[in-house]
This record gives sequence, structure tokens and C-alpha cells, in this order.
Amino acid sequence: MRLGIIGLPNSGKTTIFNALTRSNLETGASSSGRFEVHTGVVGVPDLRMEKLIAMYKPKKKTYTQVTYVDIGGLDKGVGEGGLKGQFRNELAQLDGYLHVARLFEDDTVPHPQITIDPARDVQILDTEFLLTDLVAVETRLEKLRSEIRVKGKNVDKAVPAEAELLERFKAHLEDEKPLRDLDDISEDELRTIRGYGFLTLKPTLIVLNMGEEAKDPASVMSYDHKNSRMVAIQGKIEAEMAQLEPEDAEMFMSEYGITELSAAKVIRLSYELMAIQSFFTVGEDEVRAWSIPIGATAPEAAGAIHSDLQKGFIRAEVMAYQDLITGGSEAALKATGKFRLEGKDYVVKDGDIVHIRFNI
Ligand SMILES: Nc1nc2c(ncn2[C@@H]2O[C@H](COP(=O)(O)OP(=O)(O)OP(=O)(O)O)[C@@H](O)[C@H]2O)c(=O)[nH]1
Ligand SMILES: [Mg+2]
Repeated sequence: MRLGIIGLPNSGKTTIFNALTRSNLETGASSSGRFEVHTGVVGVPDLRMEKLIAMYKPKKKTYTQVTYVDIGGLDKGVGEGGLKGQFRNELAQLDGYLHVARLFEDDTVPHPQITIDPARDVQILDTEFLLTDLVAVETRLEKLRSEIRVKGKNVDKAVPAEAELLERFKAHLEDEKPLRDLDDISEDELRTIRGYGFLTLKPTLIVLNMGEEAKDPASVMSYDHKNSRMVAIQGKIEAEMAQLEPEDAEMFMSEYGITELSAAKVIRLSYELMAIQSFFTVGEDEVRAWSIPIGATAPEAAGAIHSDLQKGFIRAEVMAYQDLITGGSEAALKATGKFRLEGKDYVVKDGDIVHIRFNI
């Protein structure tokens, strides 16, 4: 899963990338229109993993991962009627966005819009994304309409169906609403347009970069869209903490009364926002978290581990996470019938502990 970090120049994108990925990229370098992409991979923090690790004491522990992509120079196309070329291509390939908006005050860091106003800043880039999608929709519509004209009655019936869908998209975008707000798109329709990588269809986490003062994001602005959330982080402080040794970071945190780093929360929220859930495999060798889409079946979960496990799937042994923690051990669950054998139609739940029986 790849998430792009976007936002106006000097909002703190690279700073927040450093905080999330414990990297040390140069900040304040002002990419000023130069297209620049940096990627970093992080494990998704999960308290349940810690409990399972304490129970099984495995040799190895493996967390699910998210890749963050810091995209510099996004301001280039702003105000020119939509993003073009490599900017659009890179953005279209991502699974979702962290949209950074600046709230920190610092006279030494110029703001491209002069004043601090995160709601306005978010709107600027959102509008750009809307326009970019509108251009893509209109280009595609033109092709489809000409195909309908040329082929007449002989046109494949998928063509007018797609044109009708894109007309709906167009009207929605002209209303200045992101495509992710549409609530009447079917799974089938989504499949036909998946390849276009529409930007406003992707889940978005608004990240308010607070500076030194902590605030409740809801008191700063509202952002009422589907598949969207809002979170706050003190970018600069957290980027500095990410560079510390774990013991030093802990000391620092207890000194300032911080119980959880916002970076961990941002990672978790961004993971959840992608409609992804985790299941676990456990044992003395390894305790491991795996990612699957919400609604995935037991064979699909098996396939996340290895395609052979999906092909040769027989049954899944399943324990609910909470049952295992309450019961205290696998043996206790077996005694109470909470250690289940599930077939190929079983829909895996978030937190399930799964062992696949297979035969190839
Ligand atoms: N005071 C303060 N400064 C910050 C904070 N976050 C970032 N900065 C500073 O703001 C400047 C820009 O930060 P970057 O992280 O480089 O911003 P960016 O969005 O990546 O900028 P571009 O890549 O040029 O678009 C740097 O000098 C940072 O140190 C913050 O929370 N407080
Ligand atoms: Mg940057």
C-alpha cells in the first residue's frame, strides 16, 4: 500500500515524512516546482501484535507495512487548470493521500499564501485535484462518444454504460465535489474505471501540522467527505523525536507527558482509512500481521500469505483475537469451542488469528 504525502510548499510534508518513516531527508530545501519523490516503508504499530508476541514469544515478529511517498514540487501546476504529466501519473498510482496543511507559525518559513489558513490551503489543492479529474473524465468521454457515433448500433454495450457513468462523474465534479463522495457507484462500475486512477476518488487523511502548540483538529477546520479523516501532528517535534534512540525518546515523552506519538496514530489511521484490515498468524517461529481488504474470504486471506495456500485451501482454523486474550491460550479456546474450523465462504474478521489447512 502506497500513500502520497501532498500539500502546499513549506507545509511540512518532508518533515512529516521524516517523522513517520524515521528518515532524515533535508527539510526547508524548497523543491519549488522540481518534481521530487522519496519513499519510505514503515511497520504499522498494533497493540494486538504486542499482546500476541508476549503470548507466543516468537523468534521473529513481522508487522504489516505501509509505504509513504513524499512528493515535492506539487505547486507547479496549481492554478493552471489541473495537474499534468508525471505529477498526475505519480499521484494516480497511489492508493491514497496524506494531505498536509500548515498551522504552525514561523516567520522564517515563508507561506506561499502569506497567511496561516489550513482550510483555504486544503481547498487549493483539492480544487486542483477536482480539475485534474474533470479533464481526465472529459477526455475519456470524448473518446467514448466518438466511438458511439462511428459504430452506431454495433458498438459494444460496455461503451454507452461507461459513458453514462462518466457523465455522472462529470456532473459531480462540476458541482465541486470529490468523486469519493458519490454514494451510488457499484463495485462493477468501480472496476471499469479503476485503471484511470482518479485522484478525488482516493481516501484522504488531512494532517494538520500544528507546530509547537497542540490543538484539537476539529476546532481548527472541518472536512466532511467520505473516506476522509483528520488528524493533528506536531511535525517538527515528532521529526526530531524520530531521530532519537528509543530510550531517549521515551524519557523525552514522559518528561512532556506524551503517552503516544502522533506519528504512530497517523500511520494507524492512514492504514485503517484504506479499508484494509489485519489478521494474524502465530507460532513459536513467527508472529505476523497480514493485510487484507475488508470483506476478504478465508481463501483470499490464505492467498495473502502464499498463492499455494489459496489454491490448496481446505479449511481455516480461526480464533477471534479477543477470545484468545480473554481465554488466555489456544488450549482454553479448544475446551470452550471458540477455536473454530471455517470453510471457503468464511469472511475473515479484523484481528482473527488464522491457521490455514491446505493440500497441494
Ligand atoms: N516551527 C515549525 N517549523 C516547521 C514545522 N514543520 C516544518 N517546519 C519547517 O518548515 C520548513 C519547511 O518544511 P518541509 O518539511 O521542508 O516542508 P515541505 O512541505 O516538504 O516543503 P516543499 O517540499 O518545499 O514543498 C522547514 O524549515 C521546517 O523545519 C513545525 O511544526 N514548526
Ligand atoms: Mg519537501
